[in-house]
This record gives sequence, C-alpha cells and structure tokens, in this order.
Amino acid sequence: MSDLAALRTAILEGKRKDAEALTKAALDQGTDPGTIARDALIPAMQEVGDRFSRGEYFVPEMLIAAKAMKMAMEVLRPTLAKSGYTPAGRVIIGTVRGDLHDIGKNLVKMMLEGAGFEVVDLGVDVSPEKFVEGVKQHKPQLVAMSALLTTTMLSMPDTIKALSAAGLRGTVKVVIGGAATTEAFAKEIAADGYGSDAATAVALAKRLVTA
Ligand code: B1M
Repeated sequence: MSDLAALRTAILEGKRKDAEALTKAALDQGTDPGTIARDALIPAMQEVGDRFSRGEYFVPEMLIAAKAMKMAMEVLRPTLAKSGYTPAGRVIIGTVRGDLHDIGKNLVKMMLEGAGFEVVDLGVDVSPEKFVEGVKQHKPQLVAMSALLTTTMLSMPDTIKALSAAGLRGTVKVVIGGAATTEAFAKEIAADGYGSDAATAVALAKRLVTA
C-alpha cells in the first residue's frame, strides 16, 4: 500500500497517531502538500461522509475520523499555504445567539475542513452583529449557522436581516442546520440551504460555492 493510501486508511479508521506520522513521512519524502490533501485527506473525508450517508458510520465514527483528519491537517497546514494550494472556499461558522451547543457545529466544521474548505469558527452564542463583523473581516463565500434550541433558532432570520441591512447578503450564501431547524424553516427565512447532518452540510457547501 502506498503511503497516501495508508494515510487515507488511517483517517477512515480514525487512527490519529498514524495519520500524523504518515503525513509527516509523506512531507519528508518530498510529496507535494496539495497532493497529500487532494489524494489522501479529502477523499478520506469524502468516504467518511458517504459511509455516514449510507448508515455505515455513525456520529462517533465520524468524530474519530474528523479528529484524525485534524491531526494530519495540523502537520500539513504550515506547508499548504507556501505550496500555492487553494482551498475549496471560505466558510464562517457559528452557533447562534443564546445557544451554547457546539458538538454538531464542531463536527460540521471538521467535515468542511476535511473537504478542503477554510473554516473560520466564531464559536457559540454568536450574535447577528458578530456574524456581520465576521463576514466583513473574513469575506467568506458561505455563512453556516447552527441552532439546537427552538428559542435560539429565531436568531437565524435576525442574522440574515442584519447581513441584508449591512449590504452583505448578496456577497454570501447562508446555510443553516442543527436539531432545532428544518428544510421548511430554511425556506421560510430565505436561507440558501439546510444541512440535516455534517455530510449533507459538506455537499451543500460544495454545491453553493461552485454555483
Ligand atoms: Co441541550 N438541549 N440544553 N445541552 N442538549 C438539547 C438540544 C434538547 C433537545 C434536549 C431535550 O430536552 N431533549 C433541548 C432542546 C429543546 C428544544 O429547544 N426543543 C436542550 C435544552 C433544553 C438545553 C438547556 C436549555 C437545558 C437547561 O439548561 N435547562 C441548555 C441550554 C444551554 C444553551 O445553549 N444556552 C442545554 C445545555 C446542554 C449542555 C451544555 C449540557 C450540552 C451541550 C454541550 C455542548 O454542545 N458543548 C447539551 C447537550 C449535549 C444536548 C443534547 C443531549 C445533545 C446535542 C448534541 O450534541 N447532539 C440534546 C438532545 C439531543 O439532541 N438528543 C440537547 C449531537 C450532535 C452531533 O448533533 O448538534 O444535532 P447536532 O448536530 C448534527 C446536525 O444537527 C447537523 O450536523 C450535526 C452532525 O450530524 N448540524 C448542522 C448541526 N449544526 C449544523 C450547522 C449546519 C449544518 C448542519 O450549517 C449548515
């Protein structure tokens, strides 16, 4: 098995130390960092998402794989920028105002990173004003909001309105998710999409960024 195939397998199986060591070894052997990302890390996370969608992986397997991916990315990140590697797009993500649940949001973030996106994480309890500031500062293609509470999901339309008031709504696609939300709610508040889980969120982000 080539080193990159072994690296893919290490991520799929959530073997963090192997993922880190194999990434270092590939770099030491002179493999281009973009090739490591494109041929090993991103396909591994794509496969994780596919297995989740087919019901072969569940949240724990996805979390473990995402953590292995994170270890590999930490080794790779300093060299990626220098190698001229272009991310799939930039996303800002946050759990909305009043809401402290971040497990799902973190999983979505890790899966997006695994798909090659640059993700700016605004954290939890993110007000509409903070989302607006985040868009001004980081100029993302996509804003992703998460809400787990039926009370806090109401901050989502407020954020969309705040983006419009700041003249930024046309510059970004807005996607939402989290257990409190639904596809119908996304339509009602004129979001650009709804992700029922992390794998769907990645597919949605890819579709909207290339649209
Ligand atoms: Co809270 N909590 N909680 N909680 N909590 C829920 C959400 C609840 C359903 C439990 C219940 O009553 N059955 C309920 C909400 C009821 C409602 O509003 N309808 C609830 C409540 C009431 C509360 C408190 C108010 C309790 C209290 O203090 N009285 C309080 C609120 C605090 C606050 O936020 N202000 C509270 C607190 C907490 C803890 C701190 C103890 C803890 C959070 C820890 C943390 O996140 N760091 C917690 C937890 C763990 C839960 C449950 C048990 C699990 C949530 C979770 O992590 N799920 C939850 C009950 C449940 O869901 N079974 C519950 C796993 C996670 C992977 O799934 O977040 O849905 P999820 O993310 C998924 C998808 O939704 C999607 O992808 C993820 C991966 O597949 N997704 C996105 C998520 N974000 C996305 C964004 C996208 C796309 C997809 O953008 C495009």
